[in-house]
Amino acid sequence: MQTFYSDDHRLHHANAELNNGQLMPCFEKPSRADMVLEQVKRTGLGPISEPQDFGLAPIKRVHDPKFVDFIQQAWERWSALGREHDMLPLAWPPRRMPARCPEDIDGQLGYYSFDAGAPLTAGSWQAIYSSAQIALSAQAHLCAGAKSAFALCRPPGHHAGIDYMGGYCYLNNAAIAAQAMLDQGANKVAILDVDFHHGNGTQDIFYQRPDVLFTSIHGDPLNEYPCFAGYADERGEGTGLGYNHNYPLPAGSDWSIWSQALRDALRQIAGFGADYLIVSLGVDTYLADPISSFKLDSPDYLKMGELIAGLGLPTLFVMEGGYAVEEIGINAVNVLTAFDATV
Ligand code: OKP
Ligand code: ZN
Repeated sequence: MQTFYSDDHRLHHANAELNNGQLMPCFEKPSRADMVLEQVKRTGLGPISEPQDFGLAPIKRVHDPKFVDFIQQAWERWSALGREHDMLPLAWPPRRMPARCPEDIDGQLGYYSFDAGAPLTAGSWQAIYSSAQIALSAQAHLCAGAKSAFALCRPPGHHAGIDYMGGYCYLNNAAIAAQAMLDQGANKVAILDVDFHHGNGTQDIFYQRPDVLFTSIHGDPLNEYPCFAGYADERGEGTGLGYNHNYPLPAGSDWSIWSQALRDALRQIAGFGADYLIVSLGVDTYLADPISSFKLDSPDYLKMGELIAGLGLPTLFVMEGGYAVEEIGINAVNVLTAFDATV
């Protein structure tokens, strides 16, 4: 399996995030991608390529162009005010507020975010842009006939919606790749999100569409981030009704429980008739993950790869979360090697 990767991710390294009421060092840090890349090399998964540049057009096919322009220009506007610390929003529109987009940078930061979990720094845009180009490059490789491809994206993307960032995510790499597949002739794309957290952004982007099936297995939003989406009764809207499947699971879920949800999701995908599969590959389902509560163990990721391969679909793996840095490479690459060994 070919991996797509860029060192640009290192340009994105924020100082702190709020966790349990305390400012602490960001869990989403450069060593995460470094560890995955090391494991790709160690296991000889396959060649490693730099991304090509497909520009902003494919990004703006799924994101509001004004939102994309905002992220691109945000740091310049911020630093022009003499500010040197990470950009973080402080105000969001609650229910019943008119929620017009303001002019002020702080107001716009809140307008284009859903939480304070996506800090912007001087180098963030370059990392965010390259992460999306990695997804697009892996997508191009897949659509040229490969059976699989690995987009080693960082920052991750699945919490980013049409016009908002949050939860360490800015641009939705998986959604951008899915739309590019459709724009290049695919009729249907299925997305399987195995990250511990619900892929609320991906759901948002495709909620009203029947051409992208979204399935997500995650911690129950009653108790887990992102708190406000991910329930089983969110099934899509309008012509998209029936093309969104959420599998919220209780804290402590291990492979025996988790894999039942996977089997059901795979059945939905098999019945959908997709041309391609995109896996939002988060490995924060791991038992030692510092911010999550599932109990998957490293060998379980081999079984995951094998079961996914059983679909027989050309598959794009897009890196999402995983914060147990020591094991992130082993777990992610376990999925990929088992997939390759099965197809
Ligand atoms: C991003 B991805 C922890 C709060 C959660 C944000 C988590 C974002 C996860 N106390 N903070 O889905 O892995
Ligand atoms: Zn996650």
